[in-house]
Amino acid sequence: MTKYSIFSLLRHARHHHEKWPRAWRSPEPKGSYDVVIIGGGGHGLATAYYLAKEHGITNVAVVEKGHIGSGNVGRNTTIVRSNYLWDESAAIYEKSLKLWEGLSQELNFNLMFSQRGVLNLAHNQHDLRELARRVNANRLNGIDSEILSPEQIKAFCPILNTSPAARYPVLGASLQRRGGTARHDAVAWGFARAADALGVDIIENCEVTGIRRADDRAAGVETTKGFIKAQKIGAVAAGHSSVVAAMAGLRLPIESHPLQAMVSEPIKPVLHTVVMSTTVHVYISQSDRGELVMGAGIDGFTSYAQRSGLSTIEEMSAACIEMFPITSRLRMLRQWAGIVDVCPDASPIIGMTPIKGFYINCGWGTGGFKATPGSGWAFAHTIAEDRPHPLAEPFALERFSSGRLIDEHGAAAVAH
Ligand code: FAD
Ligand code: PYC
Repeated sequence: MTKYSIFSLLRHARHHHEKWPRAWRSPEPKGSYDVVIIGGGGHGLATAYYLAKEHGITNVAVVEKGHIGSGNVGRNTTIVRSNYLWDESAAIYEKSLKLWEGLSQELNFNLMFSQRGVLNLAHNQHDLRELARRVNANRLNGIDSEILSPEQIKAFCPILNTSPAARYPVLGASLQRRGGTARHDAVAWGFARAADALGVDIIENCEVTGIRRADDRAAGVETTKGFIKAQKIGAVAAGHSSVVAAMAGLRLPIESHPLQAMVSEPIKPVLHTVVMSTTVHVYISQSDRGELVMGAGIDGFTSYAQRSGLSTIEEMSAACIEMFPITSRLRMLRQWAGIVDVCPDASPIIGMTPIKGFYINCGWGTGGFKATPGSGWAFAHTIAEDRPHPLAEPFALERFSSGRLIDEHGAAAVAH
């Protein structure tokens, strides 16, 4: 530090912070829009962005009850991958991964997308068979995926305990090298700024409290800032999807559970990939700030309270130490929870509803962050064209009456 003292740096930082322009406007809602999106999370903002960019529909409002980034988009553990089992899921998650690969450039916003690879560990014969089946399915779908032996795993991730004497020894793993992480809140900010620049109104601190219907059509939303008329309404309210759907008289096959995560104090770089274990149960990566980011399975009860608990810290820490013994003296810094909407088959619901002009995109459960761009892409098309995008079609609500479920509990890789 030669030219600038720490004081001058701080003074400049403060000055620049004060002079930062807003990244998006803060408009009052207009009386009427072509499309109102309920929920300013990643999926809602991506939907609005692609409506404007791909379909030229710019008279759009995103109505968010809190602030942008306050929901799960800013609470997740940032893992991105596309190694799902069934063709329908592989198609939409892989579309999403391809969009991630160009998204920082497209939005002109550094999303810190880092393709550092995602390892899914096998600790028993059943895990190994499940992973082998999924790797084969992925490769048939053109998705990069490979099986590693314990020796290859050790070479790839040296701090992982691969001793055969471990309580749950590592017998193998799948690796998706194109998987990785992205900075979650930057994703919300990037989509918000880009949607705003195309004319979308982002209305924060505005809760939707009711959905007005005219006969069999949705007519608009009641909000804490008054009634907003809408030709079309897209509900993208992760965590509260059933609550919002119920406002339109719709019952969804969804349960809402807390999902907890935590970060450690920052340490030097020790983990350059993402490691997930469903058996020992924890998923871990290291953030660019140096914190180890780790997450749990869903809480075993339904709740809308975003509270975290001591027993979950204990479980995550025990799993972390089992897999990475060098972390045994690491201190934890922060813990939090988000509410995830879980469908019986661990797959999302995207599409039309029996109410004309009312569309839903929900049920991404523990795994929707990775799907943010792909989901917004397919949902925007569905709303604009008033027919499901081929990527969205298999995920229609009707699958719960037709029985064409898409069971992705294995690939979800988080205990539900
Ligand atoms: P949100 O950001 O939750 O957006 C929904 C928005 O709707 C919220 O901002 C909310 O305030 C708003 N809203 C709700 N009701 C109303 C209303 N009445 N009026 C107006 N607005 C309303 N996925 C992965 O792929 N990888 C991961 O590593 C991963 N880790 C996770 C870890 C944790 C701890 C959690 C909680 C989730 C994780 N997920 C992960 C899941 C992922 O975060 C979610 O599936 C995804 O973020 C949901 O989509 P969203 O971003 O639109 O949700
Ligand atoms: O879907 O990869 C995932 C995931 C990791 C942590 C939570 N969800």
